[in-house]
Amino acid sequence: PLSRSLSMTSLSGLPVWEDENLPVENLLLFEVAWEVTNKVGGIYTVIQTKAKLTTDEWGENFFMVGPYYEHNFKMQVEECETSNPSIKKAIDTLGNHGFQVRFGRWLIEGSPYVILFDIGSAGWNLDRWKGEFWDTCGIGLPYNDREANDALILGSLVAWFFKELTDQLQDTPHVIAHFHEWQAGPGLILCRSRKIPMATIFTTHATLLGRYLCAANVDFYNNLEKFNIDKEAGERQIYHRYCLERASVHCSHVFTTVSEITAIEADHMLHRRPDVVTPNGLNVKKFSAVHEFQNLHSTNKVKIQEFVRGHFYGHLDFNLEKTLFFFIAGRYEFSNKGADIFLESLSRLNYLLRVHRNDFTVVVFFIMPAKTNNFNVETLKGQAVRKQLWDTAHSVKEKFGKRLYDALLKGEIPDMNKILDKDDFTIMKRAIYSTQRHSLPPVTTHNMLDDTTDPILANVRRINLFNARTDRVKIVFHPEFLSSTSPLLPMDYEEFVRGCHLGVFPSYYEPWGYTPAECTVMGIPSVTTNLSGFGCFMEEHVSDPTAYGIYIVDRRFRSADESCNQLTQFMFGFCQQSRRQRIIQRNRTERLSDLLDWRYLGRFYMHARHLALSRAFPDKFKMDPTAPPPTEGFRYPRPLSVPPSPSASLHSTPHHSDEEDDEPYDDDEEAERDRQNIRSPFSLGNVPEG
Ligand code: G6P
Ligand code: 1S3
Repeated sequence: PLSRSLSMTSLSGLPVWEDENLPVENLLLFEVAWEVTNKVGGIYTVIQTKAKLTTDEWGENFFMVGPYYEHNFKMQVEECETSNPSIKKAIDTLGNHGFQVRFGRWLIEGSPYVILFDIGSAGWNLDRWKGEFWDTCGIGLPYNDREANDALILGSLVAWFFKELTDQLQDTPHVIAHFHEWQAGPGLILCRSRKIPMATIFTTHATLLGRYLCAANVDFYNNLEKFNIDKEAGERQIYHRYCLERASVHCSHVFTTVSEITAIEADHMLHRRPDVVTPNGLNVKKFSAVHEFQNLHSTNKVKIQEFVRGHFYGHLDFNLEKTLFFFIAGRYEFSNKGADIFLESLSRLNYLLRVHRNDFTVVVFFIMPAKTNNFNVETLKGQAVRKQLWDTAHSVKEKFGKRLYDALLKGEIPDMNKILDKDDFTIMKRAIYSTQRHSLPPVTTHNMLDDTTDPILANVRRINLFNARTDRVKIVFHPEFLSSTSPLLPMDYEEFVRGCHLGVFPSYYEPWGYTPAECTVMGIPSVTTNLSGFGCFMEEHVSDPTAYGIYIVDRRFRSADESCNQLTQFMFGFCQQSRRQRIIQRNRTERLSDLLDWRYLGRFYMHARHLALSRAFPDKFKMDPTAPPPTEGFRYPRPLSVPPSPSASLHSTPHHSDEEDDEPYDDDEEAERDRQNIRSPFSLGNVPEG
């Protein structure tokens, strides 16, 4: 029997949790999700980044379970035989019934084992399984909901597999199965209704109703207790999915979700308060040289600047050294992801920058996939013009250099007025003429299929931000995810984020929100909200998030207009920082990485597993139910270099007076001072990869 106790004595600062070492040698852990080897959305990031930590902890006793798709399998999985005889036998039994089950190592960090079930090979059972499912729990699935039907096929195979497995195992090892999101729910419901001896956990990463209601612009958080949830689900034609979700929640031994805000939502939408909040982490890689990430910002910013040179050709009357790059990225849920208030705030920012005669320009990228017909001609032309100017400059430079060299060899200083001939000037003039354009630089880089109804474009029209010369805020809508092979902006997402100055994610509905978390571990400041799981987590665990480059917009207790003003002020304040201040702020942002590392946050998963075991097998696994959650009360201190006086803390930007500009000032020193005070006593340590 195990007991659990939390020790607040710190190993490198963040609270350490003792005695949570489960006897993994006597356990088998399965994680079931639709997104295992199959990227659809955010859950993929969760399971993929967590794999390293979980395999480190569980070794050969950890398996991920999901759907088999030939393409994914070929690209991501190395097929092999399992060395576990019970698992092999269970797989073989399903195989003997004509179902394809593939086993291998997923080629991601940690190389976890995967067990993948071919939905297609079992499709012929769908009607029968639907009937059985109805008999079991009274949930009927309509024929035309492919996603729900596939979820049932996967669930039926998974439950069958667990039955075969546990029949062989008898008493030990004990099985823990962790199911993610409603698509994995049928497996859990069937396992429990068939009384298979295993400990189960269900994690929801969003509630179906929450997402739908918020997207419909309902005042969600002020009316949580007032919704008639069955009716709402029915009206949105998701009642059967909602039933799968709610049944999974109530069938599980332990129910978890990714943030406090979603825990409150789940309590109302699903009528069960989550037992544990399991925040999402990242597999943080530390550079051995602390400044490496700053250098990466520089080199990647140069690539974005190149794109901007092409995109705004003929209108490059702004100084790229005084141009800041902001971006929003993610699934195209216009109001859920806060693109609505972002656009409104940009219009206000544009006004402020103009009236204050601020010499900064802000180029804002919207990276949200929409239906398109490929790149538009004007955008491609921009890059071609830039390339042509580059080639012209290069060839004239070559000629110039050669003539200069020849002259110097002869012991002469050439006549600078004659070193270039008429032809050179003609070539240069023609190149300059080619940069003339009769239209404004385009707002979108692609031909949009729904140009007239697209919400971003409709709002850009409304606020009149068309990339005019007088605008200090320029918009580039890239309605496709980034790729390093793009002819337009050849960068992958990580490179792009590193090259930007600020990520802006003013979400209304965001159970966790990986985008600002990813910015943080790359040392890029970001805007989030107190309605996003990440924002709430930072508010709870960091004393002065703004000082660390985490700007949290209040969308919970303020009106939309007030939130817009706050966001505008955050962005305007950001534009007023000096380069030095931005560098210091990035250093601070990056220092929060430890807090988002799975090596720290993984404990919540461990806790959930232990709790599930204690509920499924109370005679064998004990747990003190009153034990506090593992990080209760912990807060990252404010950086020492922010003066504690209330007037200075109002700014919450890195403290930096004008006089300091004249004095030799070492931001390395500031960073080091803060590190001494933060990193050594409070962090996991700056562990180089490997
Ligand atoms: C990094 C580089 C510096 C560069 C700076 C630009 O810190 O190490 O060499 O000056 O980025 O910062 P900015 O915020 O102006 O892009
Ligand atoms: C969900 O994906 P989404 O972007 O639809 O799950 C993610 C992983 O837990 C979470 O980060 C996000 O907030 C949710 O909304």
